[in-house]
Order: sequence, then C-alpha cells, then structure tokens
Amino acid sequence: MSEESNRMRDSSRPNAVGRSLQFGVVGLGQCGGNFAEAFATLGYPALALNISQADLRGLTTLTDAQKLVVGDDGFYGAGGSLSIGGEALRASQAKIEEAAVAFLDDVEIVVVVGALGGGTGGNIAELVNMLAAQEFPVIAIGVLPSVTEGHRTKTNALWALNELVDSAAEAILLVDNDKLFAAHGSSSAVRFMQDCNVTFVTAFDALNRLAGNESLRPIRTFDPNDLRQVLRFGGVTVFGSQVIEGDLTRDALLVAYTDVLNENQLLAGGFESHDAVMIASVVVANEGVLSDMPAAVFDDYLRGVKQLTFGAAHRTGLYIGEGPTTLHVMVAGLPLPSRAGEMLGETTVETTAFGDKKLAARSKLKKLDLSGLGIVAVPFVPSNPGVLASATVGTAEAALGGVAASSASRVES
Ligand SMILES: Nc1nc2c(ncn2[C@@H]2O[C@H](COP(=O)(O)OP(=O)(O)OP(=O)(O)O)[C@@H](O)[C@H]2O)c(=O)[nH]1
Ligand SMILES: [Mg+2]
Repeated sequence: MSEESNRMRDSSRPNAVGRSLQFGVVGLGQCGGNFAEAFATLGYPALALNISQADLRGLTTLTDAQKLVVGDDGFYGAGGSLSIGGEALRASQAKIEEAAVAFLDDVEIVVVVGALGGGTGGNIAELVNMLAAQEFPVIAIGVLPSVTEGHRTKTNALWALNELVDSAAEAILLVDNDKLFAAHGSSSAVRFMQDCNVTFVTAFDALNRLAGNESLRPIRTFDPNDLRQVLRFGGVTVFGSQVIEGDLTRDALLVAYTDVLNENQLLAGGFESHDAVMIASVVVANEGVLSDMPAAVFDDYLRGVKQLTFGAAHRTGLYIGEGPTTLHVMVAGLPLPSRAGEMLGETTVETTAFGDKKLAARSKLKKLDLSGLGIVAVPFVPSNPGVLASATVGTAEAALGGVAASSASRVES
C-alpha cells in the first residue's frame, strides 16, 4: 500500500484518544475475535469475523454490529480446515468490505489479527489482501501455536505464515503462544487466553501512547510519524519495553535492546542483530535519573546499535516521566523468526510420526477369531453372508452351511 493511500487519515488532525496512530482492528476466528475484544476494551474500533455464531456470542464487549458471521452456516467453525475458513471468508467479501468501511473508515492503519493455526484465522493473509484492496493500510498480527499443540494446527500455521509473507501486510507481528504460556501459566484456565491477549494489547497500546502522552516531557520527541515509519517499514516487526534496573548506562540500554529482539516476552524471537533494518528506541526515566545520565550515554547506545546492526536506521525519543526507567523498542524489516524454522522441523517430525501411527493403527485393527464359539453362538443372520463368513472362520462357518436361508433370525445361546 502506498503512502498516498486515499484512506490515509490526515495525521495533522488531533488524535481523539491521545494515541499516536489511529488503529482499527479486525479479528478473524476465535483467537482474532478475542484480540479484537481486548483492543476494543482500550477504545480501538474493532470488528470480529467468525464462521461460528457461538464464538462471536462470547465476545460480550462488542456490539452485534461489530460481530460478523462469515460463510453461510453460522453454527460450526472451520474445524481446523483452512479451505473451509477461506471459502467462508470469500463468500462474505462484500459484507466484510461494507463493515470495514462503516467501522474503520476513519482509522489510519487496520490491524488484522488471527491465529495462524486456526482453520478460520489461518486465512489472515486473504483478509489482509481483501482490506488492502479497499485501500486500507494493513498490518498483520499472527498468533503462532505453542510447541505442545497438534501437528494440524502447526501445519496450518506454516502455510498461513508463507501466505502472510506474500501478502499486502505492511508489517507482520508474530505472537508466540509459548511465551504467553510462560508468562501466564498460573492464570486460571478461564482467564488464561484473556490475560495473554490483554498483556499483548496493553504493550502495543503503550508504544502507541508514547507520543501522545501528556504526562511525559520530551527531551527528544518520538513523534507519530516516527512510529508510523517504523511500523510501516515492512517485514517482521517486534516490539517490547524493558525496565532498566540500576544505572542508565550504554551497556544497560544495549542489553535491554537485545532482550527485546531475542528474549521477547510476547513475540517470536531469535533474530540476528544485523537483520534489523529500522529501529525505534524511546527511553522514559524520571528527572533524577536523566539528570545523572551523561548526555553521551544515549548517543553511545545509538552508536552501539548501529554497530550491532551494521547500520540500521534509528528513530529515537527521550522523555522525562514517572515510574521505572524503561526502554521501549520496535525493530522492523526482520526475516521470519527462528521459531518458524523450529516449528517446521517439529511439524515435519510430528506429521511423519503421526502418519506412521495411523498406518500402524489400521494394521493393528484385526477382527477376533470367533470360530471356537460354534454355531449356536452366531447371534444374527447377516444381510451380507460374506460378513458372517469372515467373522466366523473355521468351524462355525462350515457348520452353518446354508444358515442364511434356514435359521431363525437370532439364535441366543
Ligand atoms: N494468544 C491466544 N491464542 C489463542 C486464543 N484463542 C485461540 N488461540 C490459539 O489459536 C489457535 C487455534 O485457533 P482458533 O482461533 O481457535 O481457531 P479459528 O481461527 O477460530 O478456526 P476454527 O476453529 O478452525 O474455525 C491455537 O494455536 C490456540 O492456541 C486467544 O485468545 N489468544
Ligand atoms: Mg474457532
């Protein structure tokens, strides 16, 4: 999508909710709908699309008009089938476009969210393309299955990931469900997914609030245009906020930066430093900390990142604010994370093992030899005598002879 997109919101207009960029959200499938609801709770305009009416009913924060049943059925989901999910999406294209224009026309960037492993959500790339064709700039948030999920979910996710790479998405953010488990494993089963989604959405929103936050006093301003440039740069994008304990030094900042890139608590990681192309770094610290920090520290940090990345472009911000010293980072232009390659490896092993088990299960399923039971134990006259012949090999079969014609329908022993 070009910068000149005719749906580009006029960025000189005041932002109604104190955010840098006006995002609208479209969630696809159950997971996507849950994310859409979490965004809507923070005040973002949102739509949820699902094949299953029951899934949509669970999204109590959204109005009926924000919940769109796609496809003709309305009862069942795609049951993990990408083709059923895709067909439903295409069948409802006109309805989706109409709702997007009605709900999202005023937004600057549409965020499309879906579980890559879902039969519905795995069609996220198709939805991205549909909305991009309507001239919405679109970024995609795809949720990767955790290691413990089934090979079908992972296979869907691998296909969906490849489609996403080819799609019109201006950025691809990949939530790693394994990490969410590590962070929220102690949440109750009822709250777990919700807690995970809220953590992600709150972190995303925090980054979007930096420039519009009136409680922060800028020393170097990170303005909405900086965020826009990084977020719309392309490729895989990661972001995160790291609290810096102790002194605010160049090394502490570099460790925090590297942690966001590689030890990200929400998003799939495992990138080489030199893969980063476009970076945003914003430091927020209280006045005392910044007064004690020599001016050279931040520039030394920027020089350090430049060396690590072999020259990535950097948009920066430095703010006086309350709370712990925090480095907010966004890195764009990345390739697929190493988690994607690992998932391909796991899935290859798991699908092969499953295929073998399926074959073995079929060959293990053998009929019992009932021949020792004798004629009186034949409880029925089969409509297909062949069934009887194979079930009663040996003596009973011989003894029966023309049984089908003469015996009573049931012979109880
Ligand atoms: N982070 C997160 N992951 C979720 C959530 N709900 C489901 N998932 C993950 O999403 C994947 C399954 O996708 P769903 O969204 O349930 O499936 P769907 O898109 O509705 O597709 P069908 O059920 O096949 O129609 C699995 O990897 C789940 O772990 C959620 O609310 N948050
Ligand atoms: Mg579902």
